Amino acid sequence: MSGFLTITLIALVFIIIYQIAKASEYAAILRGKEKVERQTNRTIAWLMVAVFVFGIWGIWECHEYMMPKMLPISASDHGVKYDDMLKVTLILTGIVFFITQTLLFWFTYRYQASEKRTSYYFPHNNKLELLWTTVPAITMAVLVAIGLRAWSSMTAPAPENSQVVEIVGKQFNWIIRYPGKDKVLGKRDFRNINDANNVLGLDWNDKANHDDVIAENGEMHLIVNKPVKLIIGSRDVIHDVGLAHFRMKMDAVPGIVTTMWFTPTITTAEMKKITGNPNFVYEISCDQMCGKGHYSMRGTVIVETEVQHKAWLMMQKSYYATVNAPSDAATPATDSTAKATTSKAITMN
Ligand SMILES: [Cu+2]
Repeated sequence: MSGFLTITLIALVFIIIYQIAKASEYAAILRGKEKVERQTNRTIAWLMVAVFVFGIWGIWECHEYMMPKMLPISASDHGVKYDDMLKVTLILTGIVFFITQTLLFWFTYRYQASEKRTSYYFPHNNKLELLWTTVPAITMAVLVAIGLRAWSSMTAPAPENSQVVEIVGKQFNWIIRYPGKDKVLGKRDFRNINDANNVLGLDWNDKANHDDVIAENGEMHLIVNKPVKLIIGSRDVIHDVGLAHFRMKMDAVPGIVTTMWFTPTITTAEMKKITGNPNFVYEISCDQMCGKGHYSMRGTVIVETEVQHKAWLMMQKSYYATVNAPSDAATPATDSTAKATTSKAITMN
């Protein structure tokens, strides 16, 4: 029934359009073709002005609505540089856009078809060609130079005093590892990976691993105003560590270690006040489609003071101690257990 109604409605719309077209044809014959054409031209010219005004208003509204969602407050020093570059680019291109579009729509209105005017033949002008080639070229070169400067500072080696945190993606969550008192992350080998007691495949023969702390809930604790170097990896497919508030992202590739560094500048507590949102958390998103549970790969970042961070780290039990707790495992993860774990992991595969 609804199908029949839809077809009838479409047919009716066609009949109405056809009748209107016929009526205008008859009106043209009665009033004179030229008069009707002049009126149509004027209507189209005014409609073009309306399109321009509504278009500019629409762009402004979209900007107001989308910018806070797409570009949350920047909470890293790199983020401020990114935002400045974006602002400069948007202002420059915005000015050019506004001038060219205003001229385009003004010309369609001002020079609508008229029998009193003949068109002016203007095929070429060397000065104009030179002007609109060199000015954009110089502007683009300056923008690229600013971008390259920022890029080289962001991709430069992390400062010596950086906090080091490892983040490893897997289908479908993030595993985060912190070095213990020795400030060194121990070696790991994918052949040691075992979901039961060695999620990152840590090599227990390497003593540096014994005090490392692992957070499997995807919570990353960072120190405010201290550079952090992220050591990024993946256990299975390609993921991507996306940190929108810090304007950073980097692929997590199986078999390859990638890194990135930045300095968080606003603590989570301060951000709660700035945003007026008591539940605010910095998010880690996976920015690479990695499987059916991709949407659920949400982690969080807690930015805190150095004192708070030390206190938090003191409370954490090392992963080595956790997996070797008497109640959890009958046998300690000695060298032989590591070997057994290795063979188990291989058998599982
Ligand atoms: Cu993903």
